[in-house]
Amino acid sequence: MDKRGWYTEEWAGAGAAISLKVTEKVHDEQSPYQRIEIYETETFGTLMTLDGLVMVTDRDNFIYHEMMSHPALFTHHKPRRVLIIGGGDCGTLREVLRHDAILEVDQVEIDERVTRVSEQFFPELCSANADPRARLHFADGIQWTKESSPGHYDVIIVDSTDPVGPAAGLFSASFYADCYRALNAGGILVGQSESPLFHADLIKGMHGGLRGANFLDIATLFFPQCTYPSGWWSATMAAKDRALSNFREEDVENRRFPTRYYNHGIHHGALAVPEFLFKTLM
Ligand code: AG3
Repeated sequence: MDKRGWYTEEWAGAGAAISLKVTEKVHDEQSPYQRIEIYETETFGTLMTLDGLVMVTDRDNFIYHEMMSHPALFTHHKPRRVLIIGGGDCGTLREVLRHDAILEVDQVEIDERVTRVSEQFFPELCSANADPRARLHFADGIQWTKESSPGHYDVIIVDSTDPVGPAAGLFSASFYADCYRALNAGGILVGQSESPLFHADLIKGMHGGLRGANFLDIATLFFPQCTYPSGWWSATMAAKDRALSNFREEDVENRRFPTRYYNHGIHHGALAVPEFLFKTLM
């Protein structure tokens, strides 16, 4: 934060940054894994950063959390068991639990402090934490996936930080292979996949890695996320044995829960591949 009260995340190597006007810093701690800071901002509500990187703001997290959950869950024919890796702020968990068919969600976050701090400063994101279907585990998601029984999960959601440090393994071929094994027939994996503008190589590598792990169809969803690098973000889905172009459109239309970004038109639009990525991803 500078003297005039602006928090800035400089985007490494991009010659650009995001700044938010802060009214107050309300929390700062070093957990065993990372530095967790909470700010109140003038126009984006509460902001959480991890090691200086923007993770969540009140104002725009709905786009990310809805896109990390609903497209995959409405593509699966009947998602019952879900694994969330990371996701410590619990915003993805809340969206997943809106689906009636869900029987249990294992959330495996490595840093318990992220969840405890979120319970305090983002109570809305944590409003489903007491749902009896939610099981919060504080452990290493890579290890957890490796040790899961084969075919246990219908959907695996990787709600991670950037692919550096402890999150790097969540973008590796061996992790994708473990996910493939932990997924049941019809299973779908979805992971946050960074900025299409800044990190096209990463998205390309992810497609290759997922194909190498035997996933049948791979598709990236594109959506705006104004506080993340470049303001444009993505999530990449991989299906064990089905096409990702079809989803339960009628169920999306008839859903009995509110969304603020996601709907069936957004789902179709998010699957469209931008021209400059066509050769890279198809
Ligand atoms: N997960 C994606 C964060 C990546 C943002 N990167 C950055 N600011 N450099 C966020 C977790 C939300 N549940």
